[in-house]
Amino acid sequence: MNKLILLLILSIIIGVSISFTPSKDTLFFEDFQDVSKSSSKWIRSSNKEYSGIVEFKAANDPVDASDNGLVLTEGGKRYAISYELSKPIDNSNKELIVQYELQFQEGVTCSGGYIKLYTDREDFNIEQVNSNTPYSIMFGADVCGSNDRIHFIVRHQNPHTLLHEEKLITAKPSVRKDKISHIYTLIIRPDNTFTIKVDNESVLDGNFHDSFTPAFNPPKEIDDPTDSKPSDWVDEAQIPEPGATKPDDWDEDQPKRITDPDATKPSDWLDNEPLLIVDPSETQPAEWNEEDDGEWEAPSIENPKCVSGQCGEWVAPTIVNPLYKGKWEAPLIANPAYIGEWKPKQIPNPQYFNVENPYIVDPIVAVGIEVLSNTRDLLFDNFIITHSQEEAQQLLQENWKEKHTAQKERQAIKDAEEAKKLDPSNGDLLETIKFYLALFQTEANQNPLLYLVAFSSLLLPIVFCFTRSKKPSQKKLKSDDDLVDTTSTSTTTTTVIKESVSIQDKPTIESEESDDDDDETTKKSTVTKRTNKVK
Ligand SMILES: [Ca+2]
Repeated sequence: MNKLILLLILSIIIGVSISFTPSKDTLFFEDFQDVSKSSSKWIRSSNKEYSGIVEFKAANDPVDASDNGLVLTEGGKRYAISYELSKPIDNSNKELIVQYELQFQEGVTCSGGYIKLYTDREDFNIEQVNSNTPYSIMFGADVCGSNDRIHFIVRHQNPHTLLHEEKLITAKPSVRKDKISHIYTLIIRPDNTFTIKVDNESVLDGNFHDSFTPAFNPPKEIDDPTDSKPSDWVDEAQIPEPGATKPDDWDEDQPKRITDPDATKPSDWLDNEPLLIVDPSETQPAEWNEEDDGEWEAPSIENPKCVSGQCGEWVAPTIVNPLYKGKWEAPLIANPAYIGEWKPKQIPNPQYFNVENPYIVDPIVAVGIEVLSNTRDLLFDNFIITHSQEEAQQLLQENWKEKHTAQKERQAIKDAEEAKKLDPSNGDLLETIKFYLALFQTEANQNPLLYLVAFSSLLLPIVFCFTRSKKPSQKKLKSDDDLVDTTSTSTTTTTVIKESVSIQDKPTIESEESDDDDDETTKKSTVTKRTNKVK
């Protein structure tokens, strides 16, 4: 009974729902819940360079086993897989929001976790996508070793050369490199501003006119390449004073320091006493064997007669030489011939152009992942491209927020367990109870109803035990349900989180009884059923 109530509590705390439904205005949405549809729409490049196997399946350690994502299953492989839109996206005069979820399930060493929005061109071929396929926007996480950044790159056509140039944001927002899922959002506005968010928090607010390198618009004027500094140009602001001579009393040979002429040897200085002496209290140990250990020498100690160090040869201290002046140099004066720093003449930039609205990107025809990943099992999910911030926010709240919260709680439990393993003094029952009480309190403060549920969960078992007290099986039942166990609480809690969904789907007691191995087997078989490899 206790366990069931706890399951209900945790289901309320971390109960996950995948409920977002796109509107008719949604430009692109993909949550991978319809695996057969995803398998037919996401097309892998036939280019042999991209050999990594993509699968549509649940996370390795899912909060909700029915929540599928796109998984790059192998480390050390390149991937190119794309989804062609039914209608190209034009962001003129409208906000454009691009958002997706990314989870480095097995951590990250060197992996691209970004997406590309490919440009609508006649020669676009989804089956031949490669690293040179023109894109309008590249956005998202990129990590390699200690270097990481959230990319936002726009490919922009130079109206003079008609060539496309990559414009990168100058700032380098950081990637979340832990193993839980994070959601990346890009908002592009018609006033030429943009915002990048991670987990619904802004990490960069910028402007298309001054936040990119190189800039969208070149400078109006440039240095005249034919101009050069005249030979008689004087750019020395100061010169040695002409006619100045070294004063007669300036002695360049004086040393920086001299022996202090006033110093005298203290009267109690002991010239013949060494600073260290052989320790008279030490004697050769009885077990010392001169044949094996060599001749025994007593250790040295500080000479007790030299407490203030006044032993041995006396040397007078040195002081700064008051007569020292160093090498004489003529004083500097302002140069009467100084003209100033030379700069080349400015001329109109023949390549100048002015793009008033660089926020307008080339129409987008497909969404793609074209990356190298050295770590396996990168999971992408919940893609959306829309003109509505509200819609992207709704997806975030309905499909990602609760999952992320549950993952954070799991991580906190794992971290606490790890900390406990490292520190044996933390292994007592009292600390474990305190930890879970604190965890519960944090949740209950956000949802006071939990206090009532928790109170009921404590009261009901007492009533249950009281009413069943005479039945012979009662003792064993209590023992099995004893969840406050220093060695198994975290495992139990984790299992419960996994099971919370299946219990919602199928409210039987059977799932409670499975141990970890059984649970793992169940999970694997579920995944296998849902898996659909794209080769
Ligand atoms: Ca999903």
